[in-house]
Amino acid sequence: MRNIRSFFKLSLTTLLLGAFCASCGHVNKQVNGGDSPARTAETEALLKNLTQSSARGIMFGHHDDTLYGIGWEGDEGRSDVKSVCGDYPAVISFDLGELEIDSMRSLDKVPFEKIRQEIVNQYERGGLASISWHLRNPKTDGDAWDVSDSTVVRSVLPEGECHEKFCGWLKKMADFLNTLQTKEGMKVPVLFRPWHEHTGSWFWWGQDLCSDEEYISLWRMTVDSLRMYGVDNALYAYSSSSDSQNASKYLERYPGDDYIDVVGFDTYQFDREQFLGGLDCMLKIVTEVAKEHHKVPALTEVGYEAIPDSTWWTGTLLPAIEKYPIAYVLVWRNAREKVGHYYAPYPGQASADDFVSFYKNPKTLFAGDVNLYK
Ligand code: BMA
Repeated sequence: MRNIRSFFKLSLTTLLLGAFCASCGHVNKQVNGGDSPARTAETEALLKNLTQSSARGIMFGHHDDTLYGIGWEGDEGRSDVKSVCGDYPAVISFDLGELEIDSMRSLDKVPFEKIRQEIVNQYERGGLASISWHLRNPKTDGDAWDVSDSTVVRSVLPEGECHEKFCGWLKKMADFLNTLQTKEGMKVPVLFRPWHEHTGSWFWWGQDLCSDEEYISLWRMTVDSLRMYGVDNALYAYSSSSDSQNASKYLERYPGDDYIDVVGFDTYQFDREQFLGGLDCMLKIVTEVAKEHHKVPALTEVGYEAIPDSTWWTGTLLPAIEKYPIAYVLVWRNAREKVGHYYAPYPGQASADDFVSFYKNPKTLFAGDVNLYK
């Protein structure tokens, strides 16, 4: 029974990919399996260092860290994390939502040129820049959270009515990634993390909005297109929401080892006990999957909004993650425009002193502790 099903899955995927080869940007080389992907030497070094970094500690990450924070926006070199502990996060993530519609600013109202500069700055610190994509709904023209239509993923696949439009969006992403360069013309490696939290149903690519086969095809089409457009400076992260019960459930929509470098998940604290239980279960799953598939495990998003617990960093987060060999843990953004929507401390915030202890703990790594490109 299982074999017939996997055969069917494979055939459908191959079929969809075949159609893709004929339609999206004239792909004419084998895209599924075969040669290992072309990557720049710095991107290879990044992958090697990410694979080994958990032996030294867990890198701390913060979304949009150097773009804005509580009470400021766009100040050169500023970071709430640095203001509290003296160093930048080892990982900074950025979101490219609305790049696809030729906007000058992202969905969170940051100029793309500023994001580009901060990605390069993070590379020059020796740290990692990760990119998520809360892109708009290509079928309804709503936002990423518009789940009013459950045929959107199907519509962007080959033969779908939005396929051409969507290929154009992938080309814009490729152009952005290809032009991430230092002044000397060095292409900056990044970790690309699209189609995240797909085991929930709040984004148009979520669990109830497409089949396993459609989701996998979406991923493969994305990576194949970027590679075809010459993107050789990206690694790829698969990150679910926090509801998988075991490794095989976690892998249900996994696009395959040729497509993925980092395996992770996103989870947030509401009720502490429930959060800790789910976190531990998911950490077991991703570290086990990473080991078996030779991938890098990470806690790709986590946090406790407004951090009302003054000892959250060393009393809740660190004890929960330190026994697992994850490469990094990343908290979400410190919104300057939404009161109370922040996940890292700023000077004077209730958990700031505890964050300094978290920073000083030898198990946590910040930008000054890493050089991911050597
Ligand atoms: C969400 C919130 C939103 C934001 C989105 C993309 O979790 O922070 O305000 O627009 O992420 O960054």
